[in-house]
Amino acid sequence: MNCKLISVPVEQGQPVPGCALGPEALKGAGLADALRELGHEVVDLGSVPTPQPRVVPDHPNHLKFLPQVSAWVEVTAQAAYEASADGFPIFLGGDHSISAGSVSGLARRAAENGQPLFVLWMDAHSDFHTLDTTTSGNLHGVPLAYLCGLPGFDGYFPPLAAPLAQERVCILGLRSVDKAEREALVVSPVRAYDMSEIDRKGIGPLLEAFLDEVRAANGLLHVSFDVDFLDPPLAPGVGTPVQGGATFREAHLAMEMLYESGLVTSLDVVELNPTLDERGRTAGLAIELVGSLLGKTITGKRRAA
Ligand code: HAR
Ligand code: MN
Ligand code: MN
Ligand code: MN
Repeated sequence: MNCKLISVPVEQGQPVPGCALGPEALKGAGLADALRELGHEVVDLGSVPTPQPRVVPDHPNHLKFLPQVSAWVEVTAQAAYEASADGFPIFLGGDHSISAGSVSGLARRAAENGQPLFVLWMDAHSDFHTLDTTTSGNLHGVPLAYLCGLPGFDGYFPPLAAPLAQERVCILGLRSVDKAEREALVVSPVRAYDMSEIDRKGIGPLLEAFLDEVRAANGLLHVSFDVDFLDPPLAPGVGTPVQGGATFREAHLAMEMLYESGLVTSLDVVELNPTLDERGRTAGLAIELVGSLLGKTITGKRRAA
């Protein structure tokens, strides 16, 4: 695989300083070498250049850094579109608002090529607020709603070339969903699996069913990995930890299954905040998990499909 590292050092989508240092922390902790050891080529495409704020109308809701975040979405979408011509793009955040850009660029590419794009959103949060429903005003809480074409983004976020088909989206790991998000998810075909569902059915069967659908549709699969998917004692270096998250083995199993499926074509790693990390353990675990997603095995015996 030709892995392309694309850094998107944005933290204005969330309230805690330090998230913009995520890409450097991942690179400094050895992400590229870990991938090379697995036999991949790695090119570091550097950072998406900091854009000028976009000119947007005033919004009646109190939205934090809307012109700035909207501009990052636009430049990240363009970078993603270009990077997705070949290879395996890996977007390093930055907060989760960057995925409004990465996924929209990938969706545009997939639509042009006539390929259905599926998205696996691994996250404690559903990020399914619209600009009208967010009560925090933190724009890392809206990217999935934007990508799915929910109303109210017109004129504020860049126009979407190709909204995601909601039945091709699966959220895994939920344990913090606001009332308005819950109401929107209940009437949406997005599959939203919370931790209770993972406890009862197991992460393996839930993910397997989704992968079967991607395979049956001959689809592309983007994985948007929010580090707060993980249980906070394992991964303290995030701005919005929520207790009761995925365990070390659940997370590795999911990544190993994703690798074996042979279906994953791109990845985001977001919400790492190195200033909140403890001796680099969150960055280290994120790198290990990306390794599992890209073929690292314990015995060396498993292979991609
Ligand atoms: N739903 C909350 C809000 O809108 C939490 C936002 C999302 N937090 C994240 N993203 N870390 O996954 O404020
Ligand atoms: Mn998120
Ligand atoms: Mn989250
Ligand atoms: Mn199967």
